[in-house]
Amino acid sequence: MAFHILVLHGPNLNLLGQREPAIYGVVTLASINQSLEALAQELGVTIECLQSNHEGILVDAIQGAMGRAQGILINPAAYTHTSVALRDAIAAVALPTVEVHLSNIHQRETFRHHSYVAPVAIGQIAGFGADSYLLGLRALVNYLQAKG
Ligand code: CA2
Repeated sequence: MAFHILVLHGPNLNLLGQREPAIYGVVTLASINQSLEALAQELGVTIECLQSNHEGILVDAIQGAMGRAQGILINPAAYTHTSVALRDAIAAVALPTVEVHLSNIHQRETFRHHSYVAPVAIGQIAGFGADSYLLGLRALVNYLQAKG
């Protein structure tokens, strides 16, 4: 079976490449999604990408992945550090989830060190810019293939 992966981008990531390049780089979200599409083809999986600034829309997307996707790749952005709702949704659907961050959240302000999502994710990749997403997709597909 060809795996289908839901890719979620949290709040403000639509601004990527347009604001704060020193922290988040110059790559746009559209270009990250294109790179993910290319890698997905190479790995023989399909992806669908969604960005939202709204917690409930992300929760709906996670619930909607049940029965349609085999895994979730998510950059929860600021909701990483605040959202019990996202964590509960990920735990509820029980789909293997990889958490990614552009920046190394553990090197930044203390409030960014804690992730509500990390305990319900199979792993976290942070600090590699746009490559965090590509590494995350590879890790998730490897995990799904090993699981069978
Ligand atoms: O490093 C990451 O990927 C983050 O998830 C990005 C979040 C931040 O709250 C997390 O602590 C770490 C912020 C995303 C905001 O993205 C922007 C992009 C360009 C300009 C302004 C914000």
